[in-house]
Amino acid sequence: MCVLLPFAFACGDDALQNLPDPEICLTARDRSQFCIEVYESARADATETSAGVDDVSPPVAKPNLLPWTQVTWDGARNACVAKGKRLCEREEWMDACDGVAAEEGGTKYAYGDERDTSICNADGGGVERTGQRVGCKSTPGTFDQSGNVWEWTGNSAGTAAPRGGSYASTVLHECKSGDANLFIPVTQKSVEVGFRCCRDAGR
Ligand SMILES: [Ca+2]
Ligand SMILES: [Ca+2]
Repeated sequence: MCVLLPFAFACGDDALQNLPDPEICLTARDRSQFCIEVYESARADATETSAGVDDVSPPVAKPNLLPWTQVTWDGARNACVAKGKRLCEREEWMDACDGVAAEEGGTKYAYGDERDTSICNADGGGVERTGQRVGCKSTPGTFDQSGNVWEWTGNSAGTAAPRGGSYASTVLHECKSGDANLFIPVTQKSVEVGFRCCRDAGR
């Protein structure tokens, strides 16, 4: 593939891997700007076939990697901070998933309103590589917000929650899932729970 840069372009399979983690910057409900990463986070040593073991280095968020799971909310939060970012807040995460910067409106699932468990990884099976399903894309352009792995959100204990469902979530892969159903307590880890990083825009 080729990647267009401001003053150059790069080609080859490694082109994307050498660039900063892709993110999409959006307007929040309070009109501030934030950026959300396009992909679920993976360990720095993750590959297509291994989720890696490096729990210390900052995470990466690129396609075709097995995501970082088995991490507590605090662990996920620290991982995002280690790369100069933070976890996504509830509204940021939800609005990137449903495409509308408001509580109402937007799509029910990242891919649309009609439940179709063939579009995202949300019908049993197991964890898949990030961005593997081309149709599992939100209106803004993020991948895997519905399914694959739940994603820790919130930067304070009172707002911490995993969102979006996992590969095992036939129903709970809605953009709003996580509000009514705290999949696991914040101190627990699960093979079904990972995270995604956000940041304030403008830096
Ligand atoms: Ca919304
Ligand atoms: Ca997900």
